Amino acid sequence: MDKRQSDCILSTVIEDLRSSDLELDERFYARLGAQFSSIVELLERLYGRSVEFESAVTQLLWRLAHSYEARPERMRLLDLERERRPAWLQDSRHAAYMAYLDRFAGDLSGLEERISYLRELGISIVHLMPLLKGPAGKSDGGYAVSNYREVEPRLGTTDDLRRVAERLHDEGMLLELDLVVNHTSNEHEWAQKARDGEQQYQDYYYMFGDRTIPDQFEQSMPEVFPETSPGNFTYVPELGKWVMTVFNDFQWDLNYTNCDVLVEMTEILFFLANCGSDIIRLDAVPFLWKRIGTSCQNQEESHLILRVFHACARIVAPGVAFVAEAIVAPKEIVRYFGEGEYAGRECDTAYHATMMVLLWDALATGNTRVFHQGLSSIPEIPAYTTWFTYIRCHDDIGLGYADEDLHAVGYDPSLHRAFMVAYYTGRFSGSVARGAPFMANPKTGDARISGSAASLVGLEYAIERGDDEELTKAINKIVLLYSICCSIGGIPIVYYGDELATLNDTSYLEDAVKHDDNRWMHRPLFDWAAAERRKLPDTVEYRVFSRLQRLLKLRASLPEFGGEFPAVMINLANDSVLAYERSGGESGLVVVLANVSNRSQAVRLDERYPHVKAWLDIVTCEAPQQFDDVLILPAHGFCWLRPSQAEV
Ligand code: OTU
Repeated sequence: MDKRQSDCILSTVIEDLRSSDLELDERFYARLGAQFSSIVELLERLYGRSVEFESAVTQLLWRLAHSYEARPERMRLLDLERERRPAWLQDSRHAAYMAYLDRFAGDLSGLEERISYLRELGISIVHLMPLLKGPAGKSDGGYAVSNYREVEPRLGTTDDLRRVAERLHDEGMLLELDLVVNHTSNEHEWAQKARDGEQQYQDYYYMFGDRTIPDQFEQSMPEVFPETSPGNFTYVPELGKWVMTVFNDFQWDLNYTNCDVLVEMTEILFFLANCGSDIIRLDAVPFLWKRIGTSCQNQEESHLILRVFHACARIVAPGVAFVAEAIVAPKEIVRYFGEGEYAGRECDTAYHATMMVLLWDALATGNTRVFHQGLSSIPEIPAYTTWFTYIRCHDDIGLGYADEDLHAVGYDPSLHRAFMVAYYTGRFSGSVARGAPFMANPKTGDARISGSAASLVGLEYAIERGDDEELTKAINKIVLLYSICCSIGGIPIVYYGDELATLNDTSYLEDAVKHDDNRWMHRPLFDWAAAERRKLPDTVEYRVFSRLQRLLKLRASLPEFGGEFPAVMINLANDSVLAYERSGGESGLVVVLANVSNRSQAVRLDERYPHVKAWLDIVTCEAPQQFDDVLILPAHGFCWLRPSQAEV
């Protein structure tokens, strides 16, 4: 479409909006003017120029206007503040806590009572996993949504949600919510109308009368849940059609080749933003666009869709940040921050799934070679964006390394992955881990790993054997992993329960809805009695909670740990020690050392920092163990070092 045509659409819409009842201020029109050409360009690349194109653009703009009008004043003020300080999310004070609302706090009112606990730990971002209405039975932990505008009644109401958001804001905290963009539950109104035969809604999904097209898709599409939901299509008898269901059979993939779907989802996005959500986690974004002959992941159009969301957010809710949940190959993940002229104009943050697996790798192998190699092949991310660093979440640990990185350090990729699965499921000799394989796929030889962090590092093993030494080792390993997440750059995520070293939970096996999905072994009911023990020295809970709390609070006080100043990896000629520098702004240098092995390790810093005469570990406020110029790190020990005496 040429500029004249698009200008014409814009001026018609503006004229109609101005003469409508909507209360829009000049700021809205200015932002619309600034984003309009990007939106048109993106939509045109997605949908081509057709008769419906003009009406789709018009539709979208009207929905944006309605969303803007509905934006609470409080949130508009936050928008302005964040526009003025685009690095707001990179601040080192941020640390996230992710939890299922029902498992952690019962419901929204229950959560209000738990805010003080989260503050005590040092949390600033509360990520409540899907809390919108879902089916009564299987709902994939809420990742199958039946109504995007209604809170699951068990958990509260949308008013409760708004109140929780306000409470969090009053405490200086942020709310993060999920938007399950790729699919709806089969009980969603659109799915029901589709089942009732309404063509308009059948077009919201991918449905086919016979297997011709599904079979073409299947030739190149991998399976996400091969054990429980093989294939990517489900036959729905009421429809007499095959529906695309990449995840579970009750999760119907939305068809974004239909522009109406994009328009609907954009409006839903701002509904959540207007409820008070500061951060929106966009679930399964690599899957948004499907193309026969491809894996149907990471297609260029998925990026275009996210850019549309981002551009629209600049108009309606510029203070809202998007998180890409893209658990894909390292090079692909980075693309969700946007590239080229759209660098920084797609998602503001993303799960650092690569680092997550590299951390588990370092711990299993006791060396950092894959870690260094893997990180060094990840390109820098755009200005003002930042990672979410984590060791564990509610999903499995997928072994998403780049094969090239494994080759580069001399490993055979499939053998190394098999070793990782064997190690963390306790089938490797000497392993103390108690995980379980998730979705082993005999066709591809792939498997992922389930299990709580504490059980994966050997705490369950230590308790079974009543072995205090092993217990201490396990505690040190949890703290070590979190110490890296807290110091390497990005926003650390504490997965609920990890701060208390929660073990695997096997009760899901007796639950008909959950028994076939072993991710539930690390999705326990939060144990508030155990949480009380955080106050009793010598308990496991105290030993983990107090140390994570120390790391989070210390980190918050160190501006140089913010996302503006990326870590610089250093090579200390000791494969077992991860080492990097943090420095930036006005603040001085911090050197982080982390020993991933189960032996003490010696490192020398004098060659790299000849002017530093003495170091102070700012975590313990003591000098590190040192003999002459050699620093000694105990097994699984770490330190955050600041020069305490330096020659000028
Ligand atoms: C996400 O995970 C959620 O985190 C899961 O809990 C859901 O089951 C799923 O989407 C469906 O909504 O495959 O094994 O690249 O890897 O979206 C987890 C992204 C998953 C996918 C990821 C997905």
